[in-house]
Amino acid sequence: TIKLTIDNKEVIVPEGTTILVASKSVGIKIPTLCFMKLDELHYENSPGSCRICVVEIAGNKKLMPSCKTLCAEGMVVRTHNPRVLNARRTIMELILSNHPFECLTCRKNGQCELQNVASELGIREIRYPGEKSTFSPDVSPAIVRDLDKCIMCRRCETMCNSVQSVGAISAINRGFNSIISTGFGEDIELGNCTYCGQCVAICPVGALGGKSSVDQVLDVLADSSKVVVAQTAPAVRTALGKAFGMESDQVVTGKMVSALRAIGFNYVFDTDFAADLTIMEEGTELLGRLTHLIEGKADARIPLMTSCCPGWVNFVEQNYPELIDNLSTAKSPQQMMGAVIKNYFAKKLNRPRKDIVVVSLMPCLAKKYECMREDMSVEGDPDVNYVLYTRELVRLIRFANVDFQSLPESDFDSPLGESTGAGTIFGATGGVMEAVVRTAYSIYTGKPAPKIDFQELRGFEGIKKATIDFDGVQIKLGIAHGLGNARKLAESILNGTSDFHAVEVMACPGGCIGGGGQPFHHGDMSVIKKRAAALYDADRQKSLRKSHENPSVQKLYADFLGTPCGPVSHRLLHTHYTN
Ligand code: HC0
Ligand code: SF4
Repeated sequence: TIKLTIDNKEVIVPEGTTILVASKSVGIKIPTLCFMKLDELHYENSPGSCRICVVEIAGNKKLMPSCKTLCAEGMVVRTHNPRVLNARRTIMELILSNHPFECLTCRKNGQCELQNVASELGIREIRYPGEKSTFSPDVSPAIVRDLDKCIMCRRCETMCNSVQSVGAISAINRGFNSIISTGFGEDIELGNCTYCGQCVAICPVGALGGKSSVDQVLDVLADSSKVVVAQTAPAVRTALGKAFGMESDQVVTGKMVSALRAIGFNYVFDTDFAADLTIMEEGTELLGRLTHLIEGKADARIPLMTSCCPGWVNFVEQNYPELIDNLSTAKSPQQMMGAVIKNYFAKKLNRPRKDIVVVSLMPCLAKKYECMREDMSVEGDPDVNYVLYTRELVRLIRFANVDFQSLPESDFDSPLGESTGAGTIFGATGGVMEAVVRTAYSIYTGKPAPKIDFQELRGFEGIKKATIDFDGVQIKLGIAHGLGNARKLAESILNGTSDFHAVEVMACPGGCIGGGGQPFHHGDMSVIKKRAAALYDADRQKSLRKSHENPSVQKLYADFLGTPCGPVSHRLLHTHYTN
């Protein structure tokens, strides 16, 4: 270990620790804009580019960036003396000299790390006129890039290349001309971006954001000729409360439903219902493929890979065409719900489908793209019209001037609002697989599963592997979260080093609870762990915890769909993929 002094405090740290990390360990916060440490994912972004974290080291002429300087025995460090603060203010002025003054209209207004640090440093004027860049915004169906606001922290580059292994964006050029670019500088839509949205989740400024649909949704809410139906994803209810001063581990389902009614939605349904429906279809599909495997048929595409995460589907379509047939043909819960609302609920209301507008509340940016996929519309009318991500929902609730904390709890509408605990845990990595096991076990063996909680499928390890005994038949399962881990899993399938029967992949670290549309966690993975714990808690509190026991799902099959994977299901609830 090494002993040093930081701001008159004695600090003991292991060798190899930076001054920035050592300071944090004793509660001294040094501001920084580029540094990002994702402990759980074992990744760090420390290009040393912003220079805001400079400190003074006794006996050293130059100020040093604390993120790049290692602690040494006997070092005496000052992190906030007048010399350091003056330098930090000058550095900030230089960064701002090349930044548009659009704070009032910026998507990040109020949540911008640059704004916060400028405010902490008390910047009141910028002494350098500077030169400003003039890029036009790059707008895709899911994400928006505004390079004029980029401060070259390179967090997005680390996220997209190292964590997600996609490589859609990286830095090019030098000096003033350096920018984060796509391949050949094309629009992001034309490259290999999966729309996972993880770059948006960690951008400190307004350079990356989600494509907003708030204005369109406000328009349809104001149109009395439309029936506007909301559906809410599992992960939204565990993140929304934080934006209104509640804890990350509080599930706010009842208040969320009340808020959506107050905003003006005519019906509020639960994507968790459709998650149960997905389990019926995907579970049946898995058992069909396993039967083919046991019978030795050549068309048994094993492992079955989940297809509910559109970032993952994009990733497979672009990188692993050989694995496309392994993807479950079941649509995602979002799209199943859209299809059921427009084909079944519309009839119940006795209204043509064009009168119904379906709005999804999702943690995810890729869902905005998913609902635009070719197979997800009927004669130009999409099953899901608009997707709002959680932060957009926060905005809507604020517009409506609803005091969220004091809202009463209310229930979803019937019949597409009833769900089991299995649908709820979809939002956390491993949850879909656990839900599949709870149902597939019963269907396959004809007996109830010996337990409901499958701890071996939970947790935040990058790739989880488990073997579940289906009454004598050993079913091998693999689970990955984050596309970097997904790549490793896909490679192991292709090179034959794994022998899974089924595989779950979620593109975002932690699963949907870590989605790119969720309230910002600023790289703090403990927030994501709390969200997961809250979902598992909500599952435990449900009286029904297996998808096939959902009475409304059973009724939907009896009244309308027939059998799982039957002809009506095939037409409405299944899809195909392209490369
Ligand atoms: Fe998810 Fe979903 S679990 S992808 O993460 O399957 O976005 O929350 O809504 O569709 O249900 C996201 C979350 C969903 C879908 C569900 C699945
Ligand atoms: Fe990369 Fe995902 Fe961002 Fe696309 S959305 S640029 S894949 S991190």
